[in-house]
Amino acid sequence: MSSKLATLLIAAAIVALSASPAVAASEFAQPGAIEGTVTASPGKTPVEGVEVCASASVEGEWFTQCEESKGNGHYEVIGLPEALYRVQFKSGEGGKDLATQYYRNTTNPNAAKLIQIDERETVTNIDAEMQPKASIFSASWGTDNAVGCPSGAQGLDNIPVTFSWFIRRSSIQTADFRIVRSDGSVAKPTCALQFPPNERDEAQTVNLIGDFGDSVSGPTPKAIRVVGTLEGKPPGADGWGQIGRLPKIGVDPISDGPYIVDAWTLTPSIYRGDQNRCATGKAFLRVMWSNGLTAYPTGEEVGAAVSASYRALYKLPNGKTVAVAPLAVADLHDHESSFNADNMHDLCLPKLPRRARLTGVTIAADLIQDPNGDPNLAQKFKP
Ligand SMILES: [Ca+2]
Ligand SMILES: [Ca+2]
Ligand SMILES: [Ca+2]
Ligand SMILES: [Ca+2]
Repeated sequence: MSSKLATLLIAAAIVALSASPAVAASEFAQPGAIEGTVTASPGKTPVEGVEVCASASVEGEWFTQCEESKGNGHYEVIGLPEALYRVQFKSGEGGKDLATQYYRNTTNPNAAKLIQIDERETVTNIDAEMQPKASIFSASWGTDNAVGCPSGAQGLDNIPVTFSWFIRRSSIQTADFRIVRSDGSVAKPTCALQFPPNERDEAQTVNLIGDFGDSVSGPTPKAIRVVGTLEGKPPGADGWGQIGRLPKIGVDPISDGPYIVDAWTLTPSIYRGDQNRCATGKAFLRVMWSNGLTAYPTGEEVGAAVSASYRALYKLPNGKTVAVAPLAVADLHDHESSFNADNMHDLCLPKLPRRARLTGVTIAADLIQDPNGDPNLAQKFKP
């Protein structure tokens, strides 16, 4: 008998069993349900077609019941026997590229908050704010023969790699990365650090340091591949989860200037304890660049000219867009030497109108330089 046919017969037998009166004892138990809303971050727009599965061990058997979210993001999973459930949210086929997550907003199944469903009970507000899958925003050749590793090795090159997710420090190993050079040779980094961006809320950048090429005579670094397993989480999510395969990314030439790769709102829970946070303002926006940031052309920490030029663009519920000038720029003086300035700025913003949605960050050209002294082009970043 073919294994496919055998599977079909077993499936048929299970169907026959479930329909037989032998299991009618469970008719006395009135099942429960869960319901909630699935949205996508940023902006909390409702998402249709996310498969919501409630799973539990029921009388020694693994039980799973699934339902898809509707156009308004609402879902209801009914027919749940009394048990302690784990709820999984998975974007359906053809849906957006959203990371699978578990209640409550964790990509790690072991960190899921379990929900007790009792007989006849409907547990509400089991919501999910889905996040895009992890991706690499940028890899930029920063310096040539100018930096070192904690081991003492000196005269090395660096390539900051920026991710859409926080990367768990303990999951970062040098063997996780490969640098493909223009002559086809492949290098491993000498070290891979969360430095200069080293704060808990700055974990989106991994700085690769090693012998990657020569800016004068070549070869030059061309692409980065992540070959090992990294763990991460979207900013604000609970629990670290494994990051799946990441596509290869090209390395920006050393002569390019820095550019904005991400902007997101620093919530109180993320921002708590930040050492060089905004001392003023009501809303706080993290702006991450592809490379380290100092003032152009001095190489000192940035000052008033940068603060005066930044704008955060917000769309209001009435459709209008407002350009908000920051009261100040924070996350300055990351380290003693401005050469070690990281790739983050925090915009300290005044109170924003209700339900304002971030749609962009702008800054004029020639205000910021990277560690190679290259100035920025005018930025019109859209998250
Ligand atoms: Ca070099
Ligand atoms: Ca550069
Ligand atoms: Ca910093
Ligand atoms: Ca900084």
